[in-house]
Amino acid sequence: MPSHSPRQHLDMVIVGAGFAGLYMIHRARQAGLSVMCFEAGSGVGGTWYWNRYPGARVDIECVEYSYSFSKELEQEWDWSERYASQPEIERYANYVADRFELRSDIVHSTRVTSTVFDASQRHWVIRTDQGHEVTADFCIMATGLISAPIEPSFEGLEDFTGEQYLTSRWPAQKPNFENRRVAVIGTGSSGIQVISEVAEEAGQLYVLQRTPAYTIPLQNRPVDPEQAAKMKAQYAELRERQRNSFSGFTLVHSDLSPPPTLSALEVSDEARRAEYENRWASGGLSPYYAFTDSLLNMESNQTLAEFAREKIRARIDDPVIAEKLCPQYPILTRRLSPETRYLEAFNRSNVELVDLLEAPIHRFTKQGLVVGDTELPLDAVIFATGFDVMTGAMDRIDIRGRDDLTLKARWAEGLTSHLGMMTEGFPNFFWINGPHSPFYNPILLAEYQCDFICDLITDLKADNIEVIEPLPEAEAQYVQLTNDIGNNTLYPQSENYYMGDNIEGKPRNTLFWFGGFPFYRKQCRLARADWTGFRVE
Ligand code: N01
Repeated sequence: MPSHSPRQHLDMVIVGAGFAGLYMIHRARQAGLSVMCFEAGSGVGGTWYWNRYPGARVDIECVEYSYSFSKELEQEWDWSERYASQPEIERYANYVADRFELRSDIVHSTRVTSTVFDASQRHWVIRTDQGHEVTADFCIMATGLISAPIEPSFEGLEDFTGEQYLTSRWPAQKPNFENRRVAVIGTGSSGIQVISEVAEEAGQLYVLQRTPAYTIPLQNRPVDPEQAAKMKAQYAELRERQRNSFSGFTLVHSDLSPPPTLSALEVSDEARRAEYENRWASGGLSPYYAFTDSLLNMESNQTLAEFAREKIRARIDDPVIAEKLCPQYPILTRRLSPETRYLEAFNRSNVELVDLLEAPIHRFTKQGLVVGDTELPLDAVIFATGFDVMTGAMDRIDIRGRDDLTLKARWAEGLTSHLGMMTEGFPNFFWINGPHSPFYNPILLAEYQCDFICDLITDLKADNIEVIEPLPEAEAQYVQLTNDIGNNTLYPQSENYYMGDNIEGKPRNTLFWFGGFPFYRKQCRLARADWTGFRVE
């Protein structure tokens, strides 16, 4: 426990000790700020603390999905696999917490319940479920973009006597599925990873699929020490390339190099096919960089979608099952799911695909689940049913700005932000990796946004300014630009969580900045150049 006493006043309170929160502690201390971080989990790592389900693994190469702020850290840490599994990434988060002595400012197993702006004192009052009440000049939400799980809500679930698991709240004690009848509900990236593992262990596995996902082999492999040494010698160049790239990953261990320069429709059928074959052989998220217009032009998109469907069909023995696994929406408008042995699971005799489009889930019973008219007898169910993305984590905290306005009420009418980090009426309040932030490598984005916020605070202090918030006009411009960019893409053409479609009643909005990181960085630079977009006191 930290030495801070209740009702202590701090320069900054941070909510969340995931990768963003950890770096913010480090960076704020460098800026000379006193800081306290509240974390609901008993350990650090955020996403990589909670999502400890079998098969959980990153799909951006670790040399790129890692902190860039410390050259020493880059040289000290060795990744064992091209794409590390959850335990290794959690170890990395713990190593960073120890290496930079961050733990003394983290209060664990403590959930922030409310944070309220006191206009007369010009500070935030932060309260927790453990009875803390502290005040702070600045309040930073490092609560994660995909961190608020959707609680399973199915008729009869309270009667079900079998075991229940949520991928994003997996227990520390490993469940045993050997010889047991298990159902997985949900076939997004989490479902796909957990299914691939549990298929090899369970006696009988039912995969309950509503919307199939486009998949691609991850092509994971152990890190070759010689290649790792070479990479470490070139880290500075790699980071520069990442920062100048659209999405913050550069396919570093492949011969393919972003950015693409051609439309999928500008090349011959053979050349296009060869490009897609290369991408599939390279694996991971490499199709995002195939052509300039895969996410902008439906005809281009369909060339990639059809190729991906062919790849799915080729790996499934039963053509009827293969068709059920083939998505029909525009590819990449829902997250592409890199996988290892996922599709082969459906060739196993102990795995059954239950297509919920043919017959929906009716209800749980004491000993199973009724789908259509059929009862599936179950010992356990695994929910991989997704998250209230971007806004969910903050919506679950009572956040009140000026005039008692809650952030939830503000966003109920439509999403608004300035630079994907702040909003008018909530002074000295910032979020990292949150609504309207770029679709970008989240660790590097956290570094950029934390640096931006700390530099801004340093400038404010130098000018004796106590309070800052965006002006409505500046915010409206950023929102307009974000929406215009989003509407110019194919994302609105399918139902997906990027648009808020997976949550009933959530207003349909472009939740992410889809304009790429360099263009986002330019907006941030312009906004800070002369303060004209901000109200300061
Ligand atoms: O969540 P999801 P996720 N009945 O929302 C289904 C990151 N991530 O946790 O689409 C039946 O994608 C739902 O069906 P539908 C990554 O960014 C990364 O899997 O609503 N089904 C869908 O199939 C990813 O995109 C990694 O028709 C129901 C699934 O549940 C993000 O996290 C690994 C249902 C939810 O899929 C979220 O992925 C894991 C219902 N009532 C996650 N409700 C890697 O780095 C929901 N579903 C590899």
